[in-house]
Amino acid sequence: MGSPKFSFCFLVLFACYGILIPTCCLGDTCQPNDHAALFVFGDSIFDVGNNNYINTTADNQANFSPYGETFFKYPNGRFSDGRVIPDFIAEYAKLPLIQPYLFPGYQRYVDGVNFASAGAGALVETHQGLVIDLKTQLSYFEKVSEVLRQELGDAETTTLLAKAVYLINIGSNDYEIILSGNTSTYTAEKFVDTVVGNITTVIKGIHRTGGRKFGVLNQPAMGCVPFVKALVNASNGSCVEEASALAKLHNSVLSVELDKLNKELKGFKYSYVDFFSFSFDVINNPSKYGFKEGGVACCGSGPNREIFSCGGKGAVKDYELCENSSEYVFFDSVHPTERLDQIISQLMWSGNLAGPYNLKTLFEE
Ligand SMILES: *[C@@H]1O[C@H](CO)[C@@H](O)[C@H](O)[C@H]1NC(C)=O
Ligand SMILES: *[C@@H]1O[C@H](CO)[C@@H](O)[C@H](O)[C@H]1NC(C)=O
Ligand SMILES: *[C@@H]1O[C@H](CO)[C@@H](O)[C@H](O)[C@H]1NC(C)=O
Ligand SMILES: *[C@@H]1O[C@H](CO)[C@@H](O)[C@H](O)[C@H]1NC(C)=O
Ligand SMILES: *[C@@H]1O[C@H](CO)[C@@H](O)[C@H](O)[C@H]1NC(C)=O
Ligand SMILES: CC(=O)N[C@H]1CO[C@H](CO)[C@@H](O)[C@@H]1O
Repeated sequence: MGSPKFSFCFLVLFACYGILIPTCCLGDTCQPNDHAALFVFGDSIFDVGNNNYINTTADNQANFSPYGETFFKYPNGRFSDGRVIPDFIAEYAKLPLIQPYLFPGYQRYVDGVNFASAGAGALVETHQGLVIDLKTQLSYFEKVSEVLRQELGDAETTTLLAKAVYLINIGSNDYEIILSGNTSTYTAEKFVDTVVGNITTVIKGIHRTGGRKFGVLNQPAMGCVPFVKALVNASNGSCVEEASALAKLHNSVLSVELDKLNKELKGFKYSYVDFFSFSFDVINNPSKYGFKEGGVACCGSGPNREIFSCGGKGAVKDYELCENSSEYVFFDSVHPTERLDQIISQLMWSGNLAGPYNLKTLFEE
């Protein structure tokens, strides 16, 4: 009694009674399956509910209606009408939905876990005290690796961690500091180096813990996001050049650094996802992808619903909601709709948006 194996199975049983982890109940041994696990790091683009369990402000939470209205039919912490990118990638990789790390109770870590936190940045200063910063996300992953070692033993854990894919999307919240006019402490170049430096530090930390396969999204066309357009009052609807220039600078530094890691780190394999090109194209040519609207959000207030007030739990209480979110690129003034996330997930998985490997290859190798 009290051996790791015993308590592990007890927890599984407990989870079955609570119908939390039905995948474990059907004669499945809860051992790692054939599929590579998925570990997720990042911000609101990837958060599947971690911020439901921290003390933060409404701006960093999406656990109220109308978030979650289409696929899940209830608000659950995803900044979307439905699923987000990690949900689609898990589906394509034949994994169950990957749970938020802070979800109370048993966690089936053998499939992976999601550490992403809305509002988080690569820098600890970004929304400090209100989010789980990237460094803390890494420390949670290190804890998970210890739990796995106790459950499965060293050899099996090493194999699991090396086979797993690590998906990372971070940076926009750091750049929001500069975009909202705070350039007091850094030049753009220095700031980008600091952000990317902290991302590479975390990638090295995941590698040190046993990770080998990384999927990293670059910065989207930040200047074309309705919320950012409104920041500089571009009421004519054109993208804000300074913001997109900052994203491009980040992306060029990030791709150089990933190439360096590829040469330095043992067994390193990566997929660099060109979120920028895709987002710029879909926002400016929505009909090409079957959308009716690329510049107006589905949910929020203001002429373009550019005010971040979806759900009315923050400072602004008024908001409007569109009838059919599938016609929109943006659900709120910052975050994509499920339909947009599905399209980009397919392109990341098997399309030409990612290189040198796409995610399908990363998972299958
Ligand atoms: C949560 O944050 C608020 C405001 O920042 C603070 O007043 C409150 O004490 C915090 N609660 C907990 C449980 O930490
Ligand atoms: C500007 O950014 C620095 C560094 O992130 C921060 O310490 C400072 O509080 C910020 N100033 C304002 C006015 O937001
Ligand atoms: C990471 O960010 C901190 C500020 O939070 C900065 O002082 C440090 O130099 C950065 N690290 C790297 C490797 O750039
Ligand atoms: C749109 O407005 C911004 C400033 O508000 C200006 O810099 C830009 O040139 C305008 N674009 C067009 C196409 O008129
Ligand atoms: C919503 O829009 C999508 C995309 O245009 C369309 O396929 C779907 O039929 C629409 N749904 C409803 C209920 O009108
Ligand atoms: C420079 C510019 O585009 N200014 C506009 C800001 O927005 C107000 C109304 O929202 C317009 O009246 C200004 O022309």
